[in-house]
Amino acid sequence: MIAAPTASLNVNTGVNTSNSNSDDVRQLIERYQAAGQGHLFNFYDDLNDDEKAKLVSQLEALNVERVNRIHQKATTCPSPMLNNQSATLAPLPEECFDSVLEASKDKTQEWRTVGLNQISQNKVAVILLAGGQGTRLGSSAPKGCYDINLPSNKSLFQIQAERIFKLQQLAQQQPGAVANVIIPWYVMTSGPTRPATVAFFQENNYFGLSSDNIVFFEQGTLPCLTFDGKIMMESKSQVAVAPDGNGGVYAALRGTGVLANMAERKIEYLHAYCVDNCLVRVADPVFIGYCVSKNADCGAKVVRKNTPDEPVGVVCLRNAAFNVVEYSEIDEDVAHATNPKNGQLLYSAANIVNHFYTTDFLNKVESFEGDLEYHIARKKIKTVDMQTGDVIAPKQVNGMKLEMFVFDVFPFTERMAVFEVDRREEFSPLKNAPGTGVDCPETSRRDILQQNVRFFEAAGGKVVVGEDDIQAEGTPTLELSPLVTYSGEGLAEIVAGKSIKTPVRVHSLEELKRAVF
Ligand code: UD2
Repeated sequence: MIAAPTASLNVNTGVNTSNSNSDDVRQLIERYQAAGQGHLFNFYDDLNDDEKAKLVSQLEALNVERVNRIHQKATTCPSPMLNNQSATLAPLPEECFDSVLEASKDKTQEWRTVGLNQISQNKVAVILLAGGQGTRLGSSAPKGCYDINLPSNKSLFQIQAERIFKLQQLAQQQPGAVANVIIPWYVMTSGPTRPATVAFFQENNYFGLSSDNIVFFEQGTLPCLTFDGKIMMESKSQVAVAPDGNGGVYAALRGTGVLANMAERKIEYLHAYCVDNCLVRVADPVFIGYCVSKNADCGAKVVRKNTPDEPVGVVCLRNAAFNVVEYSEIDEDVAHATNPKNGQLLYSAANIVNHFYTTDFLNKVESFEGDLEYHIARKKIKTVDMQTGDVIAPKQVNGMKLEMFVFDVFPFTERMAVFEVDRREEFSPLKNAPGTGVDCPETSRRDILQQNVRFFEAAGGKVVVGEDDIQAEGTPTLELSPLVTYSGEGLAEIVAGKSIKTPVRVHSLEELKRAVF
C-alpha cells in the first residue's frame, strides 16, 4: 500500500511553519494577501495552537498562485468545447478507429493473442479509477462495494478481481509464459473513498488475489472556490477541498510512487477503467493487443452513443487533435448533429472511461501537465460565513469544485488508438439509484445475466428456465462467475449439447460440469 500523497497542488513553498514560527506565518499571510486570498486568515487569532498549525500546513501545501491561475483559466476561457467558435470540432474520422463489431474473428483472435502474450510476460497492469463518490447512486459506500443483487451478491470489486484472477490463469497457459503471471492492480481512491475501499478489500481477503499485487494510492485534492475565485473555508481552520477529478490520476501516479512501482515491475502497458461498469473486461487482452499492434501510446474504448443527451463524453477531434467532449460541456447542437447520409448521430463515439496507456506515455504527462484543462462543477459547498465564522449549509449552489478529466491527456498523444466495442457486451454503467430504470442496479444485473445466457448458448448449451426462476428484469437467472469464464471462452467442451436449468449460480468449472445435463 502506498502512502496517501501530498495535495495535487503541493509545492514546497519553503515556508517552514512546522514550529509555526511567527515570521514564517507572517510571510505566509503576506503571500496569501498578495494573491487576494488573505481572508483565509480572518479567524486565525481565534484558533488554538493545533488549529493554527493545521491551517498553516494546509495553506503552505497549497500553491495559491496556481489556484488563481487555474481559476482564471477555467473561468475566462471556459472549456474550449463550449466556445466552439475558437475550437474546430470534428467527428472521429472512420480511419481513426477500428471496430470489434466489424473485425473478423481471426483479427480479433490475433489481437487477443498479442494481448495475452504481453500479459503472460508480466508487462500489463491495471489502474482502477475508484475515487468517485456515488452520489447519484445514493450509496455512501464506495461504488465498487455495491451489490447489484446477483444470486452470488458479489460486489463490483469482487467481479473485477475475479476477472483479473481468471485472466492471469488464461495468460499462464500462453506458450513461453513467465512462471507466475501477475496483473498488478493499482486502485486509485480519493480521501472520502479510501478507508472504506481498503477495509473492504481486507475484509474480503483481496478476493483471492495476493495483496502484494494490489496497490492503493490516493488522488489529490483541489480547493473549492467561490464564483469570484476566493478559496472557501470548511471551518475556521480548514480550507474546503474536494477530490481533483479522475484526471488527478496522473499527478497521483507520480506523487505516490506508483510510476516507480510500475518501473520496478517492468510494466509497459496499462489498462485504466471505471469502477461502475459491471461488464468491464479488466485488462482486456483484445484491447491491449489492438493498442500494442497499433503501437499506440494511448487508447480509448468507445461504444455507439445511444441518444444525444446520454451522459457520456464523445471522442472526437478538436483542432485536429484527439479529444473528448464531456456530456456536461457539450453544446446542444453538437450533441444533436446527425450524419445526413444515415441519420446517425455525428458525434457517436461514446467514451466509457476505458483507456490504454504505455508507461512511457504516463511518464511524459508531467512535461505537459500545466497545459491540462480544469473543469468547473457548480455545487452546494458547506462553508463558513467569512464575517461571523458560522457554518453555512447552503440551500443553493454557492461555489465551484474544480476537477481534471482523465481523458484530457489525449490531445498530447502521438499515436492514439480508438477501439469501438459492442455496448451489450462491454458497457453497463451503474450511475443511478435502484428503480431508476437506466444505468441502475437492475440494468447492471440484467446485462450481466443476459450476457451469461449468450455465453452459454454460444458454446452450444441450452438454457432451461426453471419454474421457480422469477426471471427478474426479464432475464433467466444464470450467473457464471468470472472464474468460470472471462468473456465466454472455455465453455464448449463442457456445455455443447447440454442444458442447464435456472435459477442457477455457477462458481467454478467443476460446478458447471455438475450443473449441466
Ligand atoms: C464518466 C466519463 C464520461 C463517460 C461516463 C460513462 C470522465 C471525466 N467522464 O462520466 O465521459 O465515459 O463516465 O460512464 O471520465 N473518479 C475518480 N476520482 C474522481 C472522480 C471520478 O477516481 O475524482 C472515477 C470514478 O470512481 C469512476 C470514473 O472516475 O470510476 C468515472 O467517474 P464518474 O462515474 O463520476 O463519471 P461520469 O459518470 O460523470
